Amino acid sequence: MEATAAPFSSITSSRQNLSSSSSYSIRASSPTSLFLSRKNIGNVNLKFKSPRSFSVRASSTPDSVVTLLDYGAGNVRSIRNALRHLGFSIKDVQTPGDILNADRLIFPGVGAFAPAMDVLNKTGMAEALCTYIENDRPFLGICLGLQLLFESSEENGPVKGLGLIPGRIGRFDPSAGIRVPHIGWNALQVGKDSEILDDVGNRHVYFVHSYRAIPSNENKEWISSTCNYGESFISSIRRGNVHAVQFHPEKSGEVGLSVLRRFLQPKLRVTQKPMEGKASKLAKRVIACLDVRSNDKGDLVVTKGDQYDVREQSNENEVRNLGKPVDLAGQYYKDGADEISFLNITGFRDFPLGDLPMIQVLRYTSENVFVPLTVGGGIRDFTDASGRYYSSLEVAAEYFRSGADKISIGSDAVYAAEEFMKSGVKTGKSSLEQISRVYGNQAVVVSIDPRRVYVNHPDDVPYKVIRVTNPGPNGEEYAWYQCTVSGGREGRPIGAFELAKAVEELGAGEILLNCIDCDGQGKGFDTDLVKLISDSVGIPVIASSGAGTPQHFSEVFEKTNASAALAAGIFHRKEVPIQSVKEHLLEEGIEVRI
Ligand code: 1PR
Repeated sequence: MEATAAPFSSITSSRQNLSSSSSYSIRASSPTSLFLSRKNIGNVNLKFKSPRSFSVRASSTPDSVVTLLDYGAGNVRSIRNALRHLGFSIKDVQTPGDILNADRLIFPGVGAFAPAMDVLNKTGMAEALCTYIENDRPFLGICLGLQLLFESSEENGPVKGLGLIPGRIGRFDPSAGIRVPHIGWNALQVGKDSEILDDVGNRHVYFVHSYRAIPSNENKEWISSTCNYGESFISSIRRGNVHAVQFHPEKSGEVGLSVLRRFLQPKLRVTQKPMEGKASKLAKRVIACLDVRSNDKGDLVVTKGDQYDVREQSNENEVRNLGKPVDLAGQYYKDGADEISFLNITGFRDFPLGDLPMIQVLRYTSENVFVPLTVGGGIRDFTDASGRYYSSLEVAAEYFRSGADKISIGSDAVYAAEEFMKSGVKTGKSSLEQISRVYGNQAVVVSIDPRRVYVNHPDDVPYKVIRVTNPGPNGEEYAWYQCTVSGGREGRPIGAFELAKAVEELGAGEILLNCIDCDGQGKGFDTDLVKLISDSVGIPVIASSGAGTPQHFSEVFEKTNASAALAAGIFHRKEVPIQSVKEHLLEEGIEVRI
């Protein structure tokens, strides 16, 4: 969450854009109208004012309204969609008085601790929040919305928090052998009287964060659940009507929706047994990927290539059409996909914000899909035909506002890594650096498109060379993995190993590791490559390309340190259902979310 929040003053325009997901009208001619003005707020050590000056009055807000505190820093669209899905309408906080008058308040903290506190203090929201919480009014903080309740955070700090719960927020320690950020579906150890977690039982919930609160004697009265990730950290707190969770209920599928429902309708007594599950630790993720592009008729379709060639081998040579993106994403959500990725595969040549259908796809998908969504393709700085300059940050911002939880950068990350390796200097200007600075590195995936190049001897090339399991066509025992750009069309003078190390330093939070040789072949992942990269970086690695059977998934998890495995063709062609993959992984003793 090393991110920078937008100031409260920008909320109005944000809210106007987000107010009704079903009534969007997008003016294709003026994409700039969709942008918020964002301004970096420095790390200010803020003095916390004693919040005792407000009075709380009972409100007459109807039961179906929930008040949302959105200070404009990222993807709050997901929580809005989840609340609407549960039949609630949303009242946005405009003034501290709106907090005090709320019947129930949700605070989905996004971004980084310091700028969030800065906004809360400057707008008087900090005082109002403290008063509201101290009066035991119904409150649900999410992610940063939990952390801000504590005394302070070391995130770009120390920085003072609201000071309601004893303790200091610290960063996960990678030397404990864990990958940071903590991304994925993890198990909770739920204590007594957690109430809103009553349906969770032994099921996984979705986390994405680098900072956490540690249980102590001083805060133990508040803790309603903990989670293990290298150490035990606080995954939720509860005191009276005040709740906060470190995980994302709005991204935790049906289990997460039940957490929200229990908060919103506390009188709804437990009518069902806790859902069955055997969650005990961080699960390996199974991700469905939708390569999306316009076909020759101009329709946006899900396509799938063989070694990146997406055209049929017929006379017409048309783009392979495997379905409609929103429908397929909805289906994969129901089938149990832990995440869904959309890759706009011609984004490198088309300006992505000119590609408004892709943005619509995200908007519609996020209305009904409550697991994380990643979108990639064409994220870079761009000057259009009229000379208008769009920064990659604006492109990413538009994707986040449209429902993406993470963006994925391909070609532009290769150029940034090459530059960094040449100069040894981080300019801070690359798309990767800018987006991870503003939205946090957990929101930035780098997609690598390498091609295997066999060599006879490790010293043949100035890149990392490994001994491969299967020798090359001329008996070569070694290979390096050459990175490509523009959807595999151009090879670059950098290997996947060098690229992965460089992008981790530049701020990537995760790596999506494709392999052009294996793509669409159904013969299994390139475990040599996946092992090389997942052993070399401290961020999560998603293995991609080549899945043909459930056994290929267990193989990649057993032989490498991949955190997730992604597939496309087998799911699109309905050859292997996602559930079969998960059942097989469970049989093999590999923990997955069910
Ligand atoms: O370079 O930032 O514009 O991003 C472009 C993005 O589009 C990159 O993430 C790149 O991987 C992707 N892409 C570009 N061209 C293609 C293509 O197929 N012609 N698709 C393409 C990449 C690879 C995987 C695929 C897996 C699994 N697709 O995402 O889904 O290989 O497939 P399988 O299970 O069927 O084997 P930029």
